[in-house]
Amino acid sequence: MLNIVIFGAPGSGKGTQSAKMKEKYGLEHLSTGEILRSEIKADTELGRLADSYMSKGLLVPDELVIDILNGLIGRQGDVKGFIFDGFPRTLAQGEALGRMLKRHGGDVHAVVSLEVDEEELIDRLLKRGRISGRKDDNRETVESRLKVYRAQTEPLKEYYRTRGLLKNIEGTGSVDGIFASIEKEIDRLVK
Ligand code: B4P
Repeated sequence: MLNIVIFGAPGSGKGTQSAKMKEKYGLEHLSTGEILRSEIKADTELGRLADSYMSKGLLVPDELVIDILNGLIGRQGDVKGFIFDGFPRTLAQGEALGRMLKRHGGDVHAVVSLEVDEEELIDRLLKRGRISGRKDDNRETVESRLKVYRAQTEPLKEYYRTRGLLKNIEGTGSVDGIFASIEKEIDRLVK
């Protein structure tokens, strides 16, 4: 099994690059953001709870997200591996991911971190907000998401760096150019 975490600030292109990785390597794509948005759309109890955090640019509580992921990993049959997109976002989630994979005889093999400066992130998200109407892509929520990223998510980089798993990728430029840099890292793991 090959398990890749795609990591980065909001708007860094995690979803965009995950789609390309899924196509090339045949891995299962698990995006916690997408899962939560589909719960909101279906107006489930979980969705309503998630929305109360996401609309303010806050993280959904760890227990909820960890439970969802645990269930999903457990239900997958014979898969080549996973792309974890937007998970983990806290140290507690990072530790939980390690435990979950271990239970299934796996591990995290690489953490691809997309590096994009803040001005560009804000630009991309506001642009997406205008096109897609995504509720959390407005200036106030974007600023809060970036603050939360710096405080709660960025420390995970150190966690993975000390484990030798962090691959920093320049996340500005063409989508294909960025993917070429990601391929260089992942091809090494599949050979
Ligand atoms: P996510 O859905 O993960 O949203 P994101 O971080 O904003 O998106 P991403 O980085 O994937 O950006 P994308 O490729 O789309 O999370 C949303 C919310 O859900 C969080 O704020 C949180 O509240 C909650 N949540 C999710 N996971 C959680 C967890 N584990 N724990 C707790 N809460 C959780 O790209 C962004 C835009 O840039 C797009 O419009 C794209 O077209 C554009 N773009 C991409 N690459 C580009 C490039 N190279 N050049 C120019 N534009 C580019």
